[in-house]
Formats: sequence, C-alpha cells, structure tokens
Amino acid sequence: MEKQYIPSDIEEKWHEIWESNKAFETTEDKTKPKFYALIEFPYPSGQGLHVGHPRPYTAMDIVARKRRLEGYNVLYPIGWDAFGLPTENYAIKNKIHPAIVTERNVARYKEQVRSLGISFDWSREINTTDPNYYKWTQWIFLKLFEKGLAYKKEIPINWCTDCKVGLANEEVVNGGCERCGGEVVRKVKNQWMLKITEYAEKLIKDLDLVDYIERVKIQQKNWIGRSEGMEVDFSVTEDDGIKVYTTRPDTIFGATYMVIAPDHPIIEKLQKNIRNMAEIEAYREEANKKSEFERTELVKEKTGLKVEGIEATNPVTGENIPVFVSDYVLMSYGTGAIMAVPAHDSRDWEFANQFHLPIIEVIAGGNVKEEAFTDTEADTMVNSGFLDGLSVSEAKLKISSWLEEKGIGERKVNFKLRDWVFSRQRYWGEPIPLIYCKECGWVPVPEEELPLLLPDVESYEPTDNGESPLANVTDWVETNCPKCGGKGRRETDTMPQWAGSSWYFLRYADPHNDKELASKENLDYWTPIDWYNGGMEHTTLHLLYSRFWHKFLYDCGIVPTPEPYQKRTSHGMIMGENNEKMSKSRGNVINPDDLVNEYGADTLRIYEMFIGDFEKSVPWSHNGLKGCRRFLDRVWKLQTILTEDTELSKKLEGNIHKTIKKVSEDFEQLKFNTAVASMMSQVNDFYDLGSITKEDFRILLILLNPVAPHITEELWQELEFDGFVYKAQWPKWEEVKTIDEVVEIVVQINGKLKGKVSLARGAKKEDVKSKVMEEQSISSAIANKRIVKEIFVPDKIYNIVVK
Ligand code: ANZ
Ligand code: ZN
Repeated sequence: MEKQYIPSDIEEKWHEIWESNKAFETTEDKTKPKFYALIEFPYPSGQGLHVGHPRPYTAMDIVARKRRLEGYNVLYPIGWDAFGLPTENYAIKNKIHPAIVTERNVARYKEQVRSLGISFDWSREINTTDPNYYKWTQWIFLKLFEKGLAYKKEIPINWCTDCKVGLANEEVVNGGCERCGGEVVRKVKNQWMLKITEYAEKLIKDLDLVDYIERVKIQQKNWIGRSEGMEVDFSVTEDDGIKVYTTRPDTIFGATYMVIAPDHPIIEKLQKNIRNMAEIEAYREEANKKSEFERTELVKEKTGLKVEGIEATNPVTGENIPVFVSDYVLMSYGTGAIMAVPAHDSRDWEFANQFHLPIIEVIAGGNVKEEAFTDTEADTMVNSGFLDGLSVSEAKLKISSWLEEKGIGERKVNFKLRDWVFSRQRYWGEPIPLIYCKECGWVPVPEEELPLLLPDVESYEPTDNGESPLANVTDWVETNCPKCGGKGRRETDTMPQWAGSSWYFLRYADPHNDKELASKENLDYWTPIDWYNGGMEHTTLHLLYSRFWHKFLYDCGIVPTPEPYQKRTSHGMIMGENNEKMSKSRGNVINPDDLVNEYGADTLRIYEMFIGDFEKSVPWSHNGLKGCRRFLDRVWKLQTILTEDTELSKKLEGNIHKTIKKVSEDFEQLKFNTAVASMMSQVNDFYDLGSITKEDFRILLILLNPVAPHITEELWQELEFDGFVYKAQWPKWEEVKTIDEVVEIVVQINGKLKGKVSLARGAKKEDVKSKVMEEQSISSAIANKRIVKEIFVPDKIYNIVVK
C-alpha cells in the first residue's frame, strides 16, 4: 500500500530541501538567458498575510518556475516595504519602537510566505528600513536635488486630518485619504516636491516601448492627462489682459463670459477697480477650504460671483463680456482662467443657466437649450464669422493659425499631472538628507555621511502643528553646515512611503553592494524586469513613481534602459464569500495559515489559480477549495493505476500533447484557471482509461509542478524519477499530435441508415449523442417516439432504437 497524501508531512520537508540545495537562487552564470519576475513586495502590517497575497505570488511563481524548467537563469526576489504609517500608528498605540514592530511583522510574514512554497530567492531579500538600503534611497534623493528636481515650496496640499500628514495627489482617492479613508482638507505648507512633471511627456510616450495590459496604460495616460490646446489673450479694462487655456479655440465665437479662479492674481492687481472685493474675498476663503476633488466634481451645483468693475473683450467678436470668479476653475491648471462657452461645455452650461448668461450656439447639431452639445466630430460651425460652414476640426486649425498670426494666441500642451509632494511630517520614514543654513541655503549631507540614520525619539506622535516628531530631537536637528561650517538645521520631514519602493527592483540585482546601489554589470544583465505583476491600485502611485525615478536614473547614466518593466499585468482581488471586501470589521477575513494547515499549501495555491479569471475580482468559496484538495488526492492516487503497458499510452497521446500545449500557452497568458482545468480533465482521462504510464505521469508532474510544487516533488521521488522536478525540462508538444483526427459516425434509427455526423476520433458517447440530436432529420424522425435503447460503437455507429 502506498503512502497517504498528508501535506503537512511533506511540505516543510521540501522547503528545507530547496533551501539547502539553493534551488531557487540565481546563478552567476551571465551567459545563460535571464528572466526577472517581480511581484510588489509586501508591506508587513500587523495583520499578517491576507488570502489576496498568494494570488499574484503564485501566479508569478508559476511563470518563474516554468522559466527555470525552460533553462533560464531566473530572478524571483522578495523583500519588505516596511516604512510607513500603519507600523508607526501601531508603535504609537502600543508604545513599541517601530523598528521592533517591523522586525516582528517581517518575521511573521516571512514564515507565512515561506509556508506557501513560493520559489523566491531568499538570498536577495531586502528591507527598505535597513540603513544599508535607505542609504541609496537618500542618495537618489540627493541626485534629484542636485539636478534641480527636488525643490521646497509653500503650496496648498492635501492634508489628512486623521493621519495628520500631507498627501500627494495620487494618495487622495475619491476625496479621502488613500490609507485611512479620512477627511482630506487643504493646508498651505512648505513642502519638498519632486518634479515628476518634467517627465510627463516621456511617461506617456514611452508606454509605447512596453507591454502593459491596456487598462494600466489607459489609467496612466488619463492620470498624466496630456492635453493639447491654446493660450488665448482676452483684453480686460485697465489691464494687459487675462490669458485663458482652451482645448476648443474653435468655439471662441460662443465665449459669452470668462471665469477666473478665486485666487487668480488679477484680482489683487485690479482691486482698486473692483467694487465687490469683500464678497470676492469671502468667496475665496470658502473655496480654499475645499479640496480640488470637491471643486471639480461634475454633479455639484455651481457657485460663483461676478467681478464688478472690470470687463473683458472677446478677441474675435470684439464684444464686451463679464468676468466671474468660480471655484470650478482651478488656479493650478492651465492659466487659472477660462473663456466660457456654455453652448458646448457642460460645466459652463450649468453655470450660465444658474446665472442667466447668454448661450450662443456655434456648432449645429445639438439642442443647446436642453444641454451642452459637446460632439467634437460635428460638421458645421455656425454664428462664427469666418469659421461658418467648417467642420469642428477644420475650424480648430483655422482659428488657431488666425490667433497665432494676430499674436493673441499660442499653441500649448498642458498636463494634469502635478509635482509629487514628497515630505511627510512623520517619524517612520527615510530622513531627508538636507541641512538648512542661513548663509548657504539647503545643503546636502555629504555622500560619505550617508546613510543619515533615523535618530531615536521618545515619542512618535505626530504633532498638531504639522511638524514631524523629529523636530523635537534638538541635538539631531542642530548641526553644522557642511559647506561653511556655520550653524545649520536638519530637515525634519521624512520621505513618503513610496520612496523606498521607487527603486527596490534595482537593488535586487545586487542587494549586498555597499559601493553602489547596484553594479553596472548586474544591472546590465538583470534589467529590465521581464514581467511585473501588481495591483491596479498602484497604477497611478507606485508604478508611476518608480517609472519616473527609473527614467531619472537612466538620464543620469545609472540604469541601462529607459523603462524599468518590460511587461506589466494585474490581478483581481479576492473578495469575501458574498462578494464583499474582506475586512476585520466585517469579520470575513480568511487566514491563509489556517488553510495551509488544514489543506496544504498546494491546495491553496491551486485554488487561488483555479478560482476564476486572474484579472477579475472573485468571491472566496470554501467548497471550491475542497474541490481542489480532492483533485490533488486524485493526482496522488494515480499511483494505484500505474501501468507498464506503454501501448496504452498511445491511446491518450493526442490528449497529452493537447494538455501540454494548453498548459504551456495558458500560463503565459494569465489563464491559470483554464490551465488547471485542463490538467484536471487530463487526470480524469487517466482514470477513465483505468491506467497511466510512468512517462505520462512524469509529464503530468512537470506540468503541475509550477502550481503545486510540493506534491509533485514528492511523487517524483516516490516514482523514482531522476533528481528533482524543479530541475526537470519543460515538456514540448508536437502540433500535429494536437490535431484531432475526424471520423464519420453512421447514425441509424432501428438499424436503418439515417445520416452521418463528423467528430474527433475517440469522442465520448454524450458528445456524439448531442451532435446526433442537433441533426434536424434525426430529431424529427424520433419526435413523439419513445427511445428504448441506444447502441454506440465508438468511432463507428450510433444506433437509436425507438418504439
Ligand atoms: C473653452 C471650451 C469650450 C472648453 C468647450 C471646453 C469645451 P482638458 O482637456 O482637461 O485640458 N479649463 C481650462 N483651464 C481650466 C482650469 N484651470 N480649471 C477648470 N477648467 C479649465 O480641458 C481643458 C478645458 O477645460 C479648457 O477648454 C477649458 O474649457 C477648461 F466647448 O475652453 B475649454
Ligand atoms: Zn552654510
């Protein structure tokens, strides 16, 4: 009697063997083709691993393991993105140093990840809070500073009132804090900023160089928001005028008023002429309290007021038009002023109706009394002087040249992307290595003094005045200016969570280097990353930030390619059984440890791949999990039907080749669920046949190994194959053998020939029957009759006996 399948008996054993064999460590043989697979390294929070984590880890593990079997030198690394708020908040609450909290969380995560049998190269593990790591994060920041891409500026920023911390635009989700969901208000603060906008054009254009799934590309493009338009001068009484930014110069004959942002500088400039300054100031104050998100929401009612005492002139009609302030125009975009065309812009249309302003139709085809007509493919301009009769696109060209010739307009490209707010007023982050000196301004900490260590503090509590807890560490803050030796003060803000993750993938290439962030030789060999899978929620955060840093390092000659990631894919979330998000408060969180203990890591891995379309969110199902365990039990028991009869193997030859093909191709296309399904059906075929040859078993074990690495190694050993599965060769299929031979099956009713159906050789009775019943002549011949018997001779005859 063969052994029972008891995962807990074998899984830990294999972890130890793999580790002592250094099975998944890269080789230094740089003549071998390389493959670099990457997952987003986890944030080790107090909650431990979530069942959502194994989904991307297993998926990329499948790809990594398959590549090894195909002969590649594979780098599949892991590390810890460990600076950040949750750790700090936990530390505050429990009065434990964040470094200790981090250490504990990492240890727990590591054990959990290890129990899943993911083929990470643990010898390259990194941790963003390790001074040997963050030395280089600081070093990159200083490079950015040196090149003028890091600057300090007093600006209104998003401020989370709960976390008491400034947020980047990317961290504000639906008007709330990305971390805690808390209220976000505007606060004017002196901030370190990174000039990501300098890379806006390249960040869009170079998406052409990479293979990202479409929705990622689209989201990045929309976020960067490239817009082509014109700046046009509108003259204003007593002034040299207001510049507007418009993407629709074709509609200029319909501009019946202007709107400026409440904080537009012309208000200050012309205050002597403005008769309602007090009201405008009050309005501005109200507007300042709102976030940009609130102000630009489409659905909300428009507010604003007329600027009394000044008037503008429409440069093409020569008519005087009123100027309004309204918070739907932002000072931070374009020129902070617009020409309002209510007939063809929805926001202007709402505003005009509210304030009873004229609406002049300049493009025919809509009903502008009812709503704005915004079709940009429309054919006919009207009420537009020399543009009349042209199409919108023709009018755009003509008016643009006209405005340029007259010197009142200029073509202009704008981006929605804003510079990255890079300071955080918190403790648990990388110190910003700069010193302020009254004489010299901001002076970098000398390179040889890096890392600038995070000092110990008594209390990590954020302060209400918006200063980092580091500001209280007087003997750390007060230092000498590295340039003139005079008195200096260290910057006390720290870097945001996203700093360490903006370059971590480079460090994996050479994690222990203490001379450079990574050697040129290693970067040349390993980068770019061949395949990076991660969450959609990082598309406009980490993914964008890291592309920016990488491009900057490329321009500095430090990395060899303009893009870090050759391929980017994304997984869907795993939801609760009733399709709601898993959360502590809902009490529906499933702990992967329990599942590994009860069913084994292989079952959990298979299940997470089989659960549904990898790219979509899917609800958890305990029954599905049990089904996957039954499948592995059946694989295990295939041992009981092993046969020496190699003739039998011929019967399933086509089948096997089809399965190899399906699994090989599906693994490459994120179709892990159908790959697993085809292996399940292959196993059914062996049982249907009543036997499996050793060679077929060997192939099955290799195909299944990337998904279920422990059981396959164990069976490999049981069956006394050579070495280990992880060292085997990925099987090849022969295309001709995957093509079914077609046979004609004779259909009879009561022994008389009634027709023929064509099916693949070896088709099963049910499949033949349903094909037969599709035949009109047959189904009508047996209608109203009782079928008493069906005789099936495989590949030959289907006879139906009726009464
Ligand atoms: C006149 C017009 C007519 C416009 C029309 C649109 C449609 P994107 O594509 O987002 O760049 N705009 C310009 N600056 C603005 C600001 N600071 N705050 C709010 N809105 C602003 O859109 C550019 C359009 O948004 C511009 O083109 C301007 O309105 C408005 F039928 O000008 B348009
Ligand atoms: Zn100085």
